[in-house]
Amino acid sequence: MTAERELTELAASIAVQAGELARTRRAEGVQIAATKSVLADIVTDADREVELRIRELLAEARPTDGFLGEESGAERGTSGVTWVVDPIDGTVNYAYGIPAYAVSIAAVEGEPEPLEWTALSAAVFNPAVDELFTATRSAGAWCGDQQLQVNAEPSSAGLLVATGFGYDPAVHAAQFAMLARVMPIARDIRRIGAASLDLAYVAAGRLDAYFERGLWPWDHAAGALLVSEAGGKVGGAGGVAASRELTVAAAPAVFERLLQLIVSD
Ligand code: LIP
Repeated sequence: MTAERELTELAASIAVQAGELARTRRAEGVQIAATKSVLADIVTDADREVELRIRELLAEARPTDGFLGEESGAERGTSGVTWVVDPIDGTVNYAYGIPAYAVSIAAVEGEPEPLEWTALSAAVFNPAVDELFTATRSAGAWCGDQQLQVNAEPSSAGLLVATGFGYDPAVHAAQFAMLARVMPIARDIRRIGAASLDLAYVAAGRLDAYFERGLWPWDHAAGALLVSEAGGKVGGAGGVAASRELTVAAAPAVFERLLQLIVSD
């Protein structure tokens, strides 16, 4: 088994264990622990507990790796591998009881910066529907044992496009304007509320495209590898990688047209 495949196996195993803990806590009732950047940007006790568990399991298995997590911050390692973790992506869905949230775990090599790292392995697990998405660099993307492929030939009816909006209401007008520019080539939109699932669904052909500004590294690290390993293109303007500035994901034939509309303000 290759080193990357071993990382994927580890990510998948931990994502499932962490997801089961998140599902258990959801059933027991979710407590909002705090708000972060703005009132709508919440963190639950479960977010913090699940990330701590993921961190413990990763440290047991690979003590010299680095870590970058949404709730507990960053710690540099010495192995050259960093784990980029969102313990519960789709936190608001989770708090409201909407079954669209996921544990997102990616292993990257190089600087733990989205514009510099190389993603090696990814696992995105939605415990509410028991769906595990995985990807290994140069070895494909999977949902369970089903290999994934983006929708290379979207319908002539237009694109099924997902997007998201920041927690800060001050950015909503600009984000809605971006969506308005895309609508002429869309059949409809979806707002799932978890970037890792948006990206997993593009990889699975359940969406034709996804775009969002303002994502954190842990929101897109794993999902971006799912898309690229499913034959899709993922990144931002000017050929850069997905980042906080912009994340766009689609089949290669769709990507450039979509990007032109998004950035044409
Ligand atoms: C969420 C993203 C989603 C975005 C939300 C939020 P969180 O991450 O997955 O795509 O629209 O504003 O950033 O906060 O649930 O980990």
